[in-house]
Amino acid sequence: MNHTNKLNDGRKVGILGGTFNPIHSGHINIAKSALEECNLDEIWFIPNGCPPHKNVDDKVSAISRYKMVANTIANEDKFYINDIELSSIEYNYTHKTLEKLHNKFPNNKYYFIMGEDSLRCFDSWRKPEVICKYASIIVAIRSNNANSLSKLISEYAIRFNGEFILLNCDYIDISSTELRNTISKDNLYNTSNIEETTVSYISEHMLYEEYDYSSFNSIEDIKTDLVNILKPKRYNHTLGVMDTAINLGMRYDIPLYLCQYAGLLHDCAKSFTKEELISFCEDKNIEITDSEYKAPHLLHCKVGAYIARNKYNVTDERIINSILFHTTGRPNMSLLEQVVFVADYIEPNRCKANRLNEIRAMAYYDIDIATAMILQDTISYLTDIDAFIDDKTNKTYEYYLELIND
Ligand code: DGI
Ligand code: FE
Ligand code: FE
Repeated sequence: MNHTNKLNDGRKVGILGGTFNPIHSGHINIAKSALEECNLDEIWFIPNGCPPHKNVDDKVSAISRYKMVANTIANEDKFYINDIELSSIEYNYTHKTLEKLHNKFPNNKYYFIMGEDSLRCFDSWRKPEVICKYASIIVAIRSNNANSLSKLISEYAIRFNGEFILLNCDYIDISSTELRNTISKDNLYNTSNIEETTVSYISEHMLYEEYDYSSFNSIEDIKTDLVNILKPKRYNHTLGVMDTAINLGMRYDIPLYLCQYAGLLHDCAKSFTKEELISFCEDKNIEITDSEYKAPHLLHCKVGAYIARNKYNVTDERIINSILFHTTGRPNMSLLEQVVFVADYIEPNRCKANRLNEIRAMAYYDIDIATAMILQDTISYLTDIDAFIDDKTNKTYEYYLELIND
């Protein structure tokens, strides 16, 4: 990842700030044009933080916006990300950000990039003369507006003692608001304007979606039911998984109610005996694989998913899948599936497995590594006791091993 560091001093640096909610091809194109047309050495992307006293739409956290930018520019060698605004808990006025950057990297020459709409109200920004002291201004404009803006620019140049550079960009009209609306309404990712890595971040973290879980039985009702069905130890484990899944959900920035339902319901069929699991599946026409015949306890996943859907009215497929794959995992799990898989192993009531503390700490550092560790230990435990190992468990291990070694 390209974070700015002290090697990034003594350069001509374009600064592109914004909420990046989400980052899209308009941002990238402006950055590329500025780089080329203005002969810059680098572009620094500076996502806004989450300032106080401002109506931010905090459905999408600053961390997620920052990560989307970081992922999107990861393979561009002249693009860097800087967290100066993310890590500040005060309102980030541009003049302050530029002053801080100047103090930190005194040998750089900065070019602050703005759109023509911002230029039109530049005189109402805080301390425009200070902005102009620390940076030249690159104004991204629609090409047919060049003439009408040149007068304003000459005026500002004198008034604020600054340098203004016009940059013809006809792609400044892509709107993050429109992209968000498209995503929330149709679940349709306009992939031509959003980079693939951003699309997968958005879908993994379920950003910009409207949630409706009003038809699900309430958490309290489900708890009341489960406390009667499950043995006390199993019920406590269930609550532990629910809370841990919520914690991991906070860490990885996914909707908490999904973690809560999935955690609470993951073992809802755990009271069934092997024979009951098999006859339940036969009765409901749920397919039983050869390995499930060999290790019928694996069926508590399929039966649990069925009960979650049909008894507790939890119809969200993402929750259903995280119940279905909570024991074996599967290659390329969704983040929610991984959260439940890992929470099941590390929840605080668990005490028997090896290196639990290592895996617990790792779960909050890198969930892919934690997933691989859990599978490694599970496979080694099953091998020791000579148990039949489902192909999915092995495939999942291979997948995550390769992923983390990449
Ligand atoms: O239901 P829990 O006990 O909370 O946890 P779980 O659903 O992950 O089940 C854990 C058990 O399942 C544990 O003893 C390991 C075992 N397991 C995981 N993958 C396989 C497996 N057992 C067999 N036979 N084959 C597998 O592939
Ligand atoms: Fe289980
Ligand atoms: Fe469990």
